Parts: sequence; structure tokens; C-alpha cells
Amino acid sequence: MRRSHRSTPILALLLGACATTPPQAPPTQTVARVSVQPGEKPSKSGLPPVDAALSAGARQQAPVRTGRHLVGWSSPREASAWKEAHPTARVLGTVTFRKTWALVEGLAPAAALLATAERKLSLPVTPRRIATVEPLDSLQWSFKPGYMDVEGAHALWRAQSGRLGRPPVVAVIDTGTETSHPDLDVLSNLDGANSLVDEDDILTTEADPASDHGTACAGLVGSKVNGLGGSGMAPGARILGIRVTDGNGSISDFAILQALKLATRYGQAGEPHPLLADNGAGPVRVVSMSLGGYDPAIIPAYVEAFDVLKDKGIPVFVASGNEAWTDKISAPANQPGALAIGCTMRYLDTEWLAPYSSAGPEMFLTAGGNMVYAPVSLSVRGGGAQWALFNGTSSATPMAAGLAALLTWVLADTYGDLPPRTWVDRLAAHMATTADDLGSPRWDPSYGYGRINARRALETPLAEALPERL
Ligand SMILES: [Ca+2]
Ligand SMILES: [Ca+2]
Repeated sequence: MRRSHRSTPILALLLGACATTPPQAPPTQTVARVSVQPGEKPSKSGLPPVDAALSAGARQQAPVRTGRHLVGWSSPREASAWKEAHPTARVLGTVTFRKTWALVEGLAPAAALLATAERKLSLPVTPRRIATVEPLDSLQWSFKPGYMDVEGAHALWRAQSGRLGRPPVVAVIDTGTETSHPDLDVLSNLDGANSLVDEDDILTTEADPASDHGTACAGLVGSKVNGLGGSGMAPGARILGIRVTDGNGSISDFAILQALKLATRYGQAGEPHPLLADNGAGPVRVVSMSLGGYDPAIIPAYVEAFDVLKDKGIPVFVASGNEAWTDKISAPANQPGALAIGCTMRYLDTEWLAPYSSAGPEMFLTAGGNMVYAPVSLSVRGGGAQWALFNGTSSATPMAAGLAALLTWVLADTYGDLPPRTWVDRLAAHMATTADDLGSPRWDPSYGYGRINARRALETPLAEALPERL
């Protein structure tokens, strides 16, 4: 994994991509190594306004630098007053989730101390081990019965294929997605990093340079059953790639928020965006984000963004992180409203939490993402290479998102009329209820509610509520 050499790496792609070495032996007491301190879990309600949170020093653990900052305004009047009070600040762009979040630069140093620090981070890593053998599903350990049983789920899916509607659309917020890979159905790539647009501006739909990381994530969601390579969790799911890396391969919170805004716009039911409608696609139904970094604070902009997506019936899956933390997970996976996904591995025919997979009180589920095959970008590689080994919570996250897409697809007939927020709650409850419990009994901070079980999820009536944690 290539890492940033910056002193404060806040956001990074959670790759661990494509290890060329065998997996490490798991710790002998994977669960016991986790300790959760009382009071560490952020409150899910009563969120303070961003300024109050910042003033209260909620971000003191992240070194503050001058540069670009994210600030929130509740009204045009507040925005005007803020601009008047900060005459040196220049607004680079805004994104609105109920309140307006502005990316600004040129804050006076004193004001900068109260603002969020700029977050830029590391570059994508390229997979190295190439596989041209097909079909690759036989090599996907976690697709087997006894693990996620994706094979069983696909058998059920195939049996119902005659009655299913159009494939679901999944937004993959990442490094961009290869549009010409034969195993993928990519509607487009959007630019989440550079399109600093106001809410009402026209969205950019220009294709952006794709990369292996985004392509691999997209592939684990929706690679087709086509006799080539392998299959994703929801074969044939349509991919809306939203690139959040800028020209330097860096990611900022603002870019991610912008990407979430785009996913919201493209998730509008009833009046689908022309890009989707013209391609016979429905609205975005699921969001997958294999990225994150350290930030223990509640970030209201993310909370709002996830909540607005929930209003559209769109669950957001976010990687827990590859830092091997035992008492905290990455941001924004740790934010209220995110569904945090960790990664399991197989070692000596036993399934364990991957040693790098961060654990903490916000964990939701895990997926068998260690050492699995995923498509890679032909344009990056110059052609020929189609699939490679992929690793990390980066690969686990699109597997969980892909299962959500498969459930959305298969269950649409029965549950399509549920109110959007109810759908998200019940889908999450269903994935948790049908998961295989691993580690200590019931929910635990390493595995969350367990490791997803695709077959059980498909053959079980939709759950009503999340299982009790304890
Ligand atoms: Ca395939
Ligand atoms: Ca457990």
C-alpha cells in the first residue's frame, strides 16, 4: 500500500490493493484484541452545529493547517454574514445538503483554527498479480458455501431472472471506473473532485481517467456472468462511477461530499437524470465508498449527506479502514448513517477478521474481501490484463454494497413500495440478520453483526429490525 508522506493523512483509498504476498496469519485472539472504551461512540443525535463543534475543539486531534476549509451555512443570510466577517476568504464551490457547505480558501489564520483542516491524501495502488484464467469464480474463496455463499445466491438469482426488472444502478465513489472493461456495465464516470458546482448548476458528465482501484470496486459490485473473468455480487448491476481523486490522486472531504451530492441527484426516483434515462437505467439505488481516513469527530456535512441519501432510499456502504485499529474506524465510515464494512480472510480453512481491518463501535458488517479477484483497468495497463487480486476493506465494501444491490433487484417486486427510509432500515436489518455471526457472540466491534451471507439474504423474508446488539 502506497501511503502519503504527509504528516496528517486524513483520507485515503482503503486499498491494501492487490497484495503480492500471502495473507498474514491472523492473531490468535482476534476478538480479544478489541477493546471499546465506554463513551467513545459518538452521539447519534443532538449534533452540534459545525461552528460550535469546531469551536469546542472537536477537531483538535487533527492538526489544523491553513489552506482549504469546509464551512457550513444554514441560510443565505448566514452565508452573507460569514463572508462579511471573513473578507479574505474565497469560496471555491458549494454543495448543499439541507445546509450549504462551502469549500473556501484564504481564511485568516485565526479563523482557520476554527475550520476543518484540508484533507488530501494518498494515491491509488495498482494491482500487480494478473490472472487471465476464467472463470475466476471458482477461485473466489468467499463465494463458496460456508463463507458468503455467493454461488448459492447466484443460483437463486438465476432461477428468478425471468421476472426481474432492470439491473440496479450502484454509484461507486472512488478513483473512476474503466468504461470499456468487458465485464462491466459502466454508465459513465462523473467528476466529483473537480466539479465545484452550486447545487443548481449543470452536472459534469465527462469521463475521467479511470484507475484500477475504482474499476476493481465496481467489478466486485457488478461484473457480468459472461464467460469472462468472474462475477460481481450483483451480476450486471450498472455502475455510475464518481471519481473523487483530483489530478494529483488526492481526495478531499469536499470532493466526497460533492460525489454524494451527485449520487443524490442521480438517485432521484421519478425523474431520472437523462444520463440514466437515455441508457434505460433507473436511479442510483446503492452507494459504495472504499475510502476514508482518521477523524473521530462527528462531521455534520456527512451526517446530512447520508441522511438525504436515505430519504431517497439509498444505503451508503463505507470501508472501515485498513489501519488495524482496534477501537476506532475510519471517517466517514464512523459517521452516523454510514454502513461500515470490514474485511475477513480465510486462513487454514477458518475465517478471521483480516489483520488490517479496523474495528470499532460503529462497525456494521464484514465481507470476505481478502485476496479476491477483481477487474482492473485496461486503459491503465495498456490492454490485456483483465482481472487481478484485490484486497482490503476496499474490496469488502463493494461486496456488501453489491449484495444490497442484488437484494434491491430481487426483492423489488415484493418490497418496492416501502417508503425509502423504511427500505434502507429494513435492508440494513436484513443484511445484519442474515449474516453469519463471527467472533464473540452477536454484534461485536470486529465483525459488527457478522459477515454477510448472500444466499441466506436471498432466501429469507426481509427482516423487520436490526438484531439486538447484546
Ligand atoms: Ca464475468
Ligand atoms: Ca459476533
